[in-house]
Amino acid sequence: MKRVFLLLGSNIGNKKEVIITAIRQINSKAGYVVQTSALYETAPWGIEDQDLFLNAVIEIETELSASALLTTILGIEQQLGRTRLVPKNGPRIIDIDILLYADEVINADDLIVPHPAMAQRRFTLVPMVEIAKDYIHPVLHKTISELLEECPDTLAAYPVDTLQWQ
Ligand code: PH2
Ligand code: MG
Ligand code: MG
Repeated sequence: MKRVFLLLGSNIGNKKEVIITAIRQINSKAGYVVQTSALYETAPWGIEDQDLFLNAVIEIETELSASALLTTILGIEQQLGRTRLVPKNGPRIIDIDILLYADEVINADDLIVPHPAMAQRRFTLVPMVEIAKDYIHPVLHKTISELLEECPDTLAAYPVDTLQWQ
């Protein structure tokens, strides 16, 4: 069983419903959901002229390999209506990213883990601190709390709702 952290994000449509549906699908197809952060409203990073995001970080336990997990997650994104016809960092119905896969370091063509941008983004670190503040990043060798303290990003990330998915 591998301990894995995933980031969920949505900024189109019924953001909360789609994140809850995604978590249910993850729990049935990808691995057991053991922890979820609150839902955070976050300012858009990258392209600022788009709707606010809802983001959450969840912890799962999975038997899937990292590449099988990625395939499963991409299938769930597609089933929820994700299309990739928008610019990089543009609006999306659902985005599910692998942040950490146990303490493994993966540099494949289609998957880089730990997620290369996680230490630069408050919309990832703020929810993750809520559920795993002492988890040590396997490349940077710092805790998630330390990464947030040192994070240069200043974009807003506030909890707005609980995540009741069960
Ligand atoms: N995802 C992006 C680009 N910008 N901004 C916020 N606030 N939340 C996101 O999940 C997000 C983003 C690319 O995946
Ligand atoms: Mg993303
Ligand atoms: Mg993604």
